[in-house]
Formats: sequence, structure tokens, C-alpha cells
Amino acid sequence: MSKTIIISNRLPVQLQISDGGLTAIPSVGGLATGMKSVHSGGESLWIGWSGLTDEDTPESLESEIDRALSEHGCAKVKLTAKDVDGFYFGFSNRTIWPLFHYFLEYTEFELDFWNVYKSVNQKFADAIIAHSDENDTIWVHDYQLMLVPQMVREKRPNTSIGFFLHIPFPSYEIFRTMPWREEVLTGLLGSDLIGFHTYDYERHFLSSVRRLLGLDVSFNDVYLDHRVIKVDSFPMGIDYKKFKDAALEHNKNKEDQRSDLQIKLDNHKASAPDTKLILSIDRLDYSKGIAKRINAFEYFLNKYPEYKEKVRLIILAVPSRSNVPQYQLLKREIDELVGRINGELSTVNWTPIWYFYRSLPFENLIDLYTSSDIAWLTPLRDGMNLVAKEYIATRIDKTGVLILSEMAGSAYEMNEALLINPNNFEQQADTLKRAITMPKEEQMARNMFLQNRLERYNVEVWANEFMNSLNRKSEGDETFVSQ
Ligand code: ADQ
Repeated sequence: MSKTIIISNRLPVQLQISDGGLTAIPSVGGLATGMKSVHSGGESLWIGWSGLTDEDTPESLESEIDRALSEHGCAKVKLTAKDVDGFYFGFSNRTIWPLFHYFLEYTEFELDFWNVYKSVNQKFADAIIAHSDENDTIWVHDYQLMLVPQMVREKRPNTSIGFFLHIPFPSYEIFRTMPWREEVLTGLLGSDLIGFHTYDYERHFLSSVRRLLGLDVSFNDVYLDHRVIKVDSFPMGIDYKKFKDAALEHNKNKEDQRSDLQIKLDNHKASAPDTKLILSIDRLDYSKGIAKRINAFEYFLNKYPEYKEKVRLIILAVPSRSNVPQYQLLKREIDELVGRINGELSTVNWTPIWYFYRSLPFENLIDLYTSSDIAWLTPLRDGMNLVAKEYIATRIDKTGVLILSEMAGSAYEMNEALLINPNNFEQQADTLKRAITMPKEEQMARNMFLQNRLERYNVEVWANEFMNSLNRKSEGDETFVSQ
């Protein structure tokens, strides 16, 4: 029986060794939840890195690891600590991530990183070949694995291969600065279908293919040798029902079932009922514009001092890539900014910013989403931004205001949000005021449209549309080849 093979850097479960035994922890985040509907039963296999390097893994545990992973429908790619350094912390997060998010000043073009990236992509491709046959459908995910489609194609010329990029694809002017640009494009073009979150990313990719490889491009088809590669946009949705149901459940919770965080939030509301809670949630990443957002908050309080003691900004930053120097610097910058602003503006009754630097359990995310009057998300660049969608899905009574950066992929689908340019402090200060004073009826009218769209175009629909398009594509190709 043919199956679907999903490939991503990380698996939906991460293994940890504690007291000599193994623990499997479910991965949080968009990709893991998004692919759940495809990764069901015995019809699919998910291949990725387990989170343990070879050096961390005693040989005696190898077969136990394989067994634990296979219980979750997964198989591992073995990586050494040097692989993880050069491939993940190196080329993926010091070259591709900053370049594709337009942070040229942070982008490092290191030949050593590139060589490890190539060899690790080959390890992933080899694992796919070992675990699949010609009839299986392969779905490769994200910027860490852009060479894998072509590497698999060389061994399996007729296999159906899809690729989805979760981050932006930058404009040609940015992309062409990379020394290995042709190899990356050729790697991706090993696919039959290449998916992006937005039409803009799709156009940028096609423009690079045309100008750098000189290939024929017609609408969204690329012609390469005897193959036609389809390029399309598939904006990723969320598990809408999961967030809505969690919020409904949360609202039913009795006094004694509340989390410590919810008790803190409720006490805050009781003691200052007129104070608006403004929420910001992101991985701690320079692309998310957290430092700028804090500066914009200070600007707002100076421009509209009447809102001092009437608003509170909650910042939840999830630790991320802390081995990369830029992330360490950013962490320090945010610590200092929050400290300075709280030091300068706090009063006996009021601290302007509550700052949490940690990953929170799902229940606490729901506490924050449901208790906040405003979600303020200002990435400088973001492939999609699922937090914006999750916030809206939890607003059961349809109140709440979403302020969202135009630079997030989700802004294309969320027109009823208040869209802002994160570099424009004047506009952000005015938009915050507008959000604080927005009548309930207007909030509800906007959120009704947003919720309807999110419910219809949920993550399951996203995954199915991609897979259907890939399947249609391979059926069509058979006709093309046989003519
Ligand atoms: P990310 O950059 O990680 O994803 P995002 O899309 O917002 O950004 O997803 C973050 C996920 O982490 C959300 O599902 C959120 O619930 C979860 N999360 C956030 N804070 C958390 C916390 N403190 N504790 C636990 N979980 C938390 C990348 C791209 C995005 C793209 C996604 C999916 O950068 O642009 O939207 O992939 O394609």
C-alpha cells in the first residue's frame, strides 16, 4: 500500500533521556499540529531529527528510540553535534533565516555551513529512500531541507514530491546575494509541487527561477527538462475547533479549576477593571519585531499619557535558538528595554509591562488569549503568523481587537484586523488608541468575518488542498510523459 512520507527537521515528538530512560514530548507549534490530519494511522510516516545527537545517545538506547518513535509513526535521521551546529544553528539559522526575512546585516555566507547543510540534506534524502518506495508520496517541509527534493528525485525519478516553505521567499534582489542560489533553486525544483503561504512569495520564487536559472515559466508552471513543476500558494490555517473548544471549556471552568496565571489575570481585572490588557506572543526572534514593539509602546504612552495606568502590555517570548549570537543579543536588549521602561514609568499601582520568557502549556496560552482585550503582533517579516489566527479563534463572544503587521503573511487574509506598518510609531500609537476605544459592536462585526474564514479554511483543509493538488499533479504528469 502506498503511503505519505512527511519530512521536517524536527519530529512531532521530541525525545529526551532522563534517568537512563526515554521520554517523548509532543512538539508544539504550527507544523506539528498542522500535519496531524495527514499523519494519521498507518498510512503515513514522519521522518525527522529526534532532538538527540549521536553523542547524546548511548548505543544501548538506539533500538528503544526506534521503537518509541515508531509508536508515533515516526522514523529518525541520525545527526552528530557537528551536523546540528553547521546545518541548524549555522546555515539554516545564520544564513537562510535572516536572508529570507530581509535581515541582510545578520546573514552569514560561510562555506563550512553550506557544506554541512548539503551533507545533512543528503542524510534526510537517504532516510527517505530507505523508508519509502516509488509509489509513496513525499511531502518535504521548510527551509532546513531545500535540497532534499532534488536529492530524492535523482534516485526516484517518478516519485511524487511536494515541498512547502513556511517562511517568506524573498524578492529576487535579496535572494540573488546568496552564493549558492542556483543550487538552492535546483534543489527545490526536484519537487512536483512547491507551496508558499502567499502569492507574493510565489511570485518572488518564480522571478528568481526565471532570472537565475533562465527557465521557462508560464503562469505558475516551471518547465525543466521533460518535467512541469507547479508553484502555488496555500495559506496555512489553524486547528480552529481545538482553539474554540479550549476557549469554551476555559470559560466554563469553576473558581477552583483556574490556573495560577488565570488567577493573576482575574485579580488584575478585578483590581483595575478599566485597564486594557494588550497581548504580544512570539518566539524570541528578531524577525518578530519585539524590541520595536516595546519602543512603540513607550512612544504611545508618551503621545497619549492619559492611558498611563489604563493599559498593560503582556509580553510572552518563547526561548528560541539561544545558541545563535543574534538571539542572545536580542534577549539582552529586550531585558534591558523592559527593565528601563518599567523602572521609569511604573507607579505604586501599575507596572506597564509584564514580561514572561518561557514556553507555556497550551492551557496557559488559552488563559492569555481569552483574557486579553487586544492582541498586538508586529513582526517585521513573518511567513504567516499563526498566533494572530489563534487569538481570533478563542474570542468566543467575538470581542477583542487584533492589531497585525502588514509584513505578516496572515495579513493578506485578515483584512478586518487593524493592519499597521511596524516601523511607523505614529500610526501604531494611533492604532492602539483606536483599538482601546473601539466599540464592542465594531469588534464583533470584524471578528465575525475573521472567525468565519478561519473556521472554513482550517489547517485540515490546508493540508488536504496541498495533497490533492500534488496528487492531481502526478496524475496529470503520467499523461504528459506518455504522450
Ligand atoms: P513561528 O515563527 O514559530 O512559525 P507562528 O506561526 O506564530 O510562528 O507559530 C508559533 C506557534 O507557537 C503557535 O502555534 C503558538 O501557539 C505557539 N506558541 C507561541 N508562544 C508559545 C508559548 N509561550 N508556549 C507554547 N507555545 C507557544 C513558522 C513561521 C511562521 C508560520 C509558521 C507555520 O515563522 O511565519 O506561520 O511557521 O507555517
